[in-house]
Amino acid sequence: EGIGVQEYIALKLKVKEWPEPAQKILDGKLPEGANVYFIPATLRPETMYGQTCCFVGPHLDYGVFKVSETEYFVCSERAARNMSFQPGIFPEWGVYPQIAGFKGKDVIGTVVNAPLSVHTEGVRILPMETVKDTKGTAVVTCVPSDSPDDFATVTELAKKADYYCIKKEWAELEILPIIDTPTYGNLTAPKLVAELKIQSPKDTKKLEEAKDKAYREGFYKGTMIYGDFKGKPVEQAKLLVRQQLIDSGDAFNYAE
Ligand code: A2H
Repeated sequence: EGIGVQEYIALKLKVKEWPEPAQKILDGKLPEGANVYFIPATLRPETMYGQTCCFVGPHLDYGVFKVSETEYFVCSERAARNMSFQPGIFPEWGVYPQIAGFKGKDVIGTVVNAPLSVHTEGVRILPMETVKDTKGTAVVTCVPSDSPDDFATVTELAKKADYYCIKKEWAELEILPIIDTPTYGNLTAPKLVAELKIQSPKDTKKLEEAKDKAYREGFYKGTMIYGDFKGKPVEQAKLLVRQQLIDSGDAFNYAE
């Protein structure tokens, strides 16, 4: 997308429980005691308190890549390749060993632990049709309070749970107010989705507008109302939460 570098933070969401199709695919491929992580790329680390699920594209291809004897990452092959040419992620420059592969739909329902999320019991991997495999890691963590795309998708998933082959309650975790803004209050994304009358994740044009408004308002005028940096402007909290996640080993820098 244009010139310049996108500086993401990649978060490590540790798998707690695989659904049956994924178990079959992974059978015998992982050593005893190995930890597998979904690694969403985000530009909004300060919102991670409000993660309610994590999205994959159901028709996209994913790999499980070996990072060390005990750590494996789930992401697109494209992202693994990029990571292998960035310091401190894979041990050997340009090498990203893949031990298994699957479609996003094979891992729907996986329970993962989302760092900083108030939902400490874990969140589910759910489908999002608009995830692109040409940016980030093709894994997107869901923060419906502050991302209009995320809010539109969880609303759709809850409405048509049977169609998406999920349990309704997986898409209905409580939405946490994290950031207060002068124009949209403390649930910016739901407010904008209602205001612009966005009906579904397919309203791409209106969602683009909502995303733009939410991002600018949140970043330049938002104040944290939750977490360790409560009371601070978002512009400052973003850097502080990012550093905290990196220091705790729950995230790392990823650029493309
Ligand atoms: B953001 P940019 Cl709270 N396909 O994270 C679709 N969307 C993707 C993606 C992919 N492959 N990879 C990352 N993203 C999303 C949080 C968030 C995000 C909030 C508010 C806005 C927002 C929680 N989801 O993004 O095109 C990720 O969602 C709006 C800009 O590289 C990531 O940050 O600029 C953002 O898009 C990266 O978008």
